[in-house]
Amino acid sequence: MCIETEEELLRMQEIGRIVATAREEMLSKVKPGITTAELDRIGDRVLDMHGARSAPRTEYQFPGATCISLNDVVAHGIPGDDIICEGDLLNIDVSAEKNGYYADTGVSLVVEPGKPELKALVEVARSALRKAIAQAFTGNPINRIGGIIQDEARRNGYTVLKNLTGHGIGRQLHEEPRHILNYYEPWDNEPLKEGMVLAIETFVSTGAEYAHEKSDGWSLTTTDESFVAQFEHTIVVTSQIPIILTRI
Ligand code: M3C
Ligand code: CO
Ligand code: CO
Repeated sequence: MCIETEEELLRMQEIGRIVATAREEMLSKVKPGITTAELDRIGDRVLDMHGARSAPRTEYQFPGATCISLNDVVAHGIPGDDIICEGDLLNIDVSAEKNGYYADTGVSLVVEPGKPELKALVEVARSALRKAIAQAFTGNPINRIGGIIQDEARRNGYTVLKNLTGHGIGRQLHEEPRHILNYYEPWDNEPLKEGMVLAIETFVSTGAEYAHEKSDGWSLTTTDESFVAQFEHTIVVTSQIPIILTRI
């Protein structure tokens, strides 16, 4: 969506804060021994307490409130009996709706004590998102975002996933522009517009370029033993630094 009124901005700020609160509450509870279903219930409770509904559930009938992905699972991991262990690469992705407005956020981490190699991957996915967000200003072509993410990954010896992307958001979880790529695509040069609401997400890998769907019909995995880290914020484009709706 493109924000045109103060009311729309306030509503987007509200749902942005709620998904960020759920993300932080879940993050604070990550420890070896907890299951992904237990973590999901914590996120679900925060959404419920604030009058928000899980977007994966209502939009796609996803079997969980949040997506929790472990190790070779890159995204859309189904919360369940998996026990979180020391050294695991974990991704928590929270998206939700309130009053017809949607926000989306994601974070990756390595459960301590973790391998320095995995922690380095996570830091590059994080810095790639920070740098990509800084490019999201009015008039800049949309492919600058992917260009920056790809440059940051390559500079550090990593690859980016080509088939998982950021997206427009606002009145639906996924809306126009449908795909904000993680790489530079010359033809994809539409200028960003003032007020555009975008979910920018980085998918940085130790080698993979594609994620594949598992037989559970949801989980997206790597098939070559490589790892992927993802970070995601929902932002509003302005003429300067964007408004980050999912930072608290
Ligand atoms: N929030 C997720 C979608 C959850 S719906 C099951 C997303 O938009 O960030 C992703 N898109 C692609 C991979 S994760
Ligand atoms: Co998203
Ligand atoms: Co997401």
